[in-house]
Amino acid sequence: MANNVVRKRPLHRILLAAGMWLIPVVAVIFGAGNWLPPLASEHGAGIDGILRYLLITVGALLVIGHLVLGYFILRFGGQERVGPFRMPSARTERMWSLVPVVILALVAEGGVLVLGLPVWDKFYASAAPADSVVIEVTAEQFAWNVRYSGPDGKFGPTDPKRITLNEPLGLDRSDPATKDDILVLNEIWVPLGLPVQILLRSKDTLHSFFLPNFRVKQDAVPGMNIQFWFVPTKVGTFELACAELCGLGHFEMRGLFHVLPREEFQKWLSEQSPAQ
Ligand SMILES: [Cu+2]
Repeated sequence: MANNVVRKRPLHRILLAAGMWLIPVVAVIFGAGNWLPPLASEHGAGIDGILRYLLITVGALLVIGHLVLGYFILRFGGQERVGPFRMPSARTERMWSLVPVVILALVAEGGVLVLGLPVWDKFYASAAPADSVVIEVTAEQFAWNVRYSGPDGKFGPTDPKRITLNEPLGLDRSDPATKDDILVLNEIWVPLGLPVQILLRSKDTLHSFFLPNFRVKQDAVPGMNIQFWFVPTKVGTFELACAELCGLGHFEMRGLFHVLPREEFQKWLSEQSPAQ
């Protein structure tokens, strides 16, 4: 009897099953670690919640799937079967196809919608609060043109026809609204705890405004004026990266995102010389 068991389960099949069971163990060990950069925005907790939800649900499927697969290898491996596998009936086959699809769609799409829509709504759909710091960011190969509206709260008009090497945004310097605008290259300063609204544009091609710590990633699309807002919750200097391959210099399209305590931000703002 014991000999029978040994003959039924040769070493290679046991190893194969063990390999199948090792995959979920490794996945859980790696998946349990925190892979995300430290969080520094309010809505970012919602984004992390979606990522965690997907990791856990999809991870559970991966674990269950591999445990079952390993069991099947041990239990049914090596059996000779003549002819192709057939379900008992077309109805059984339909059910085995349909039910997992519906369950997975509910888990994946349903969960992401329930968790994600409120975040989406706050980030894009709801109007930025009145006390927002409004910053215009114009992406180009390979830099971030940053503009603050100055004391008048109005951005001076831009026009592509006026764009030159010295006038990268095509500003009209004689316009009163332009005179107090503050221009910065590749660096953004914001206050802690206040909403920051970004008006995102692109001069040439697709770019992507990516602040990993703030869970902000938004494409800049030529011809479009894209707005979103978020609240920084940590003081510090963070990386701003272009996350859309935009040309040969894409790798150097980096910037710095500084979050300052409110008084320090006001001080910084008052020290900037306007565009004139
Ligand atoms: Cu870019």
